[in-house]
Amino acid sequence: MRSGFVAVAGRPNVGKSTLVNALAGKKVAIVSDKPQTTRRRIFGVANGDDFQLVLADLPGFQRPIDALTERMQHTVDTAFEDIEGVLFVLSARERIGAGDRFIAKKVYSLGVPVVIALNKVDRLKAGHIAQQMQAAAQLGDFHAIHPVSAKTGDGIGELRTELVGLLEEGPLYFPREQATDLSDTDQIAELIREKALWLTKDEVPHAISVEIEELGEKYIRAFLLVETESQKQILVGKQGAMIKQIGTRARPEIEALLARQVFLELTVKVRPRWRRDESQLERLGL
Ligand SMILES: Nc1nc2c(ncn2[C@@H]2O[C@H](COP(=O)(O)OP(=O)(O)OP(=O)(O)O)[C@@H](O)[C@H]2O)c(=O)[nH]1
Ligand SMILES: [Mg+2]
Repeated sequence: MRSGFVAVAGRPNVGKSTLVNALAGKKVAIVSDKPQTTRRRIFGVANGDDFQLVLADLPGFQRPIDALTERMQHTVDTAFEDIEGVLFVLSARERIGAGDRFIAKKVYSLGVPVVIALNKVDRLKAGHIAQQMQAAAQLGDFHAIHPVSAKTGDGIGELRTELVGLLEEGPLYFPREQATDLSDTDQIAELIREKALWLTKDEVPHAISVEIEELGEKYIRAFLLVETESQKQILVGKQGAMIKQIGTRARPEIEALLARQVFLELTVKVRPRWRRDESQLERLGL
């Protein structure tokens, strides 16, 4: 049995969570088109007959601007202990630049193998991919580099095999049927937040947090927290259209997770400055 942990590092929005889901073969982390979707470390587990690869999905590297983003960056900074390697994710669709070099400095100094995933290669021309591979290779002394598409699954099998190759003899860290360390309650909160992220824009996505008030056999009651009255109006929508839409999208996924039908009651609440309030962040598990 080979087992161990690999940390997933990269800029916000490069597709780290999508990639973790693809490697785990199951949706464990939420994904959105807005940066800073992932706020805490989430383990995604890929199981094989003779291996268990535990991927630590992380927030993207960023410059903190408030207590929330400070905590997020702290999560990233402290995630590189007791790992067998780093999966360094880059987007083939963007210029490989200063942000990536900043992260490279950190991950190449850890003394563990760094595997680069050049993600989002779907629908890109071969010449462009080759160019980006070259730029990626210049970031440091990498162990391997894989062009992949987390979206289409292209190159994912090869990448998984590469990462499993970094593992040594070890125990099972999670029961085989468990794909993540998140509780049902936390997964439900994340699924609701995911739907809200896709449907909102500008400042609103960053101001949203979800708190589960009740998780019963039949009823789930959740609060969507925002910081201002105007954000609340946006999230509620005209005659409640937006919040209804969020619920409609989240419920089937929650039902699939719990394997039962549920009533989902969502309420939007204003909690001023929650992102700057340490006790609020603590309460939200951030
Ligand atoms: N075309 C394409 N889009 C992708 C691919 N992988 C991810 N995306 C998109 O990229 C966006 C960001 O994906 P995430 O997985 O949330 O990115 P992340 O790196 O986890 O982002 P943060 O958690 O905010 O740091 C989403 O719109 C995804 O659908 C890919 O292989 N191809
Ligand atoms: Mg993410």
